[in-house]
Amino acid sequence: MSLPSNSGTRPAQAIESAYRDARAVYGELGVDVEDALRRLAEIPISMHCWQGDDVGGFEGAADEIGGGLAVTGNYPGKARTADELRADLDRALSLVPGTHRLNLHASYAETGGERVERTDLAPAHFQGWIDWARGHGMGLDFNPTYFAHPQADDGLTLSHPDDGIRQFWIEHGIVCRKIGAAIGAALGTPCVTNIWIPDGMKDSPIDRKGPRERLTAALDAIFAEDLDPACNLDAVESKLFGIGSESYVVGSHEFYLGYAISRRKLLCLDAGHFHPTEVISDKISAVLQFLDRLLLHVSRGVRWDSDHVVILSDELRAIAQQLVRGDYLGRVHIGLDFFDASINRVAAWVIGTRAMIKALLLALLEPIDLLRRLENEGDFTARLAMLEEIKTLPAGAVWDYYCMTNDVPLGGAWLDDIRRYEADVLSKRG
Ligand code: RNT
Ligand code: ZN
Repeated sequence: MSLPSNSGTRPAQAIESAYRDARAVYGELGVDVEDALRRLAEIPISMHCWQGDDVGGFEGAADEIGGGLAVTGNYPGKARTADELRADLDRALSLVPGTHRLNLHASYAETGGERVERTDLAPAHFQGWIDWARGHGMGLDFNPTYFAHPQADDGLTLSHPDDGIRQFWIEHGIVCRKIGAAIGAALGTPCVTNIWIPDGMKDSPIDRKGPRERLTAALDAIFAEDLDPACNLDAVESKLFGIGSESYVVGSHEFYLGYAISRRKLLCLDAGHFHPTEVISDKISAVLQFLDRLLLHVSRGVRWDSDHVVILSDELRAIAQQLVRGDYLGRVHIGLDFFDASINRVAAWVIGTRAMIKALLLALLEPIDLLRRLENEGDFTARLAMLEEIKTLPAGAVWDYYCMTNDVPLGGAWLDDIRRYEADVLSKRG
């Protein structure tokens, strides 16, 4: 195998030799490391476009994103155009091993400076993104944008009591599904089109039923047309609360779980959309008893914020373990969802995406047969002991080797690359 040059300061031979040692250690536990790396290479992570510009989009009209979303920080260098955003994505992708996907929002349409209403969006407005994705051999996922718009100023969209406003947002959902299907057809891989709406109330509503009835009917209207699942897959995303919707969220977890099961849609579980001690890792095997497929918004909640940059936390590891142990990788679409404007935005993408891939690698390196046997034998002492012991197995050597053979920088070397990009490109943006 040809050895890439950018392996940081350590010679490639040292990385290879550490990898061989690690393979032997895992081999003794019955883990086939080569097979784990082959499987890892096949898992796409859908990187969210909105980390690159603080969920701004290109419509230029709204001052605030609204919808109970908030991006804090003012780190310089945010992308202002689609070309800048794509350049930043290119840079982030060059520092992440594997081939991934991009998750787009409708507000990132390219309309050539013309104001196009959200109900009039069409696949042509995403041609730049489709061409870019094709050039990278990547798939795209999509989201209608139900915030940062005057028709969403009341904090209600698909559940709004006003027929006209509701209809506006229904039409937005309909055109977005068509865009999703066109994207999927163009790229030959299904586009997951995910609906999240901000609808809710700051204080306790009298009527919790009416908005949910209206939302059910509105979703049914959006989904009325059957689309080829080879091109478009529909997902619905729940939330517990947002800023300004602290007391009531129309699209709660129970609402969308019921909706997704009864309408055979994908459910989207966002890691930051539950009570602080409630985790989505435990929900995966529960909801997949009744759903065909699942979308994850891998995020990190911290107190009021549901969207901190993803790190290799216990919960991230638990999510990946569930996907691997349950053999769910073919049924679960992994998307990222965070936005942090207080650090270098390109680095945020790299940190979060590398963390997700590392968590999957760790899960693929688990001695699952051994752990299962201990559990089946009722030897919970040994199960706990082993779970602790495997935490310090040489996974880092496997990760380094994976990065090196994917021609991406190891360890902190990727940060040098980001620093150069910041000096050469980001710092020059006004
Ligand atoms: C909001 C949801 C949603 C958004 C994106 C921008 O709470 O998590 O997924 O983050 O659509
Ligand atoms: Zn989300």
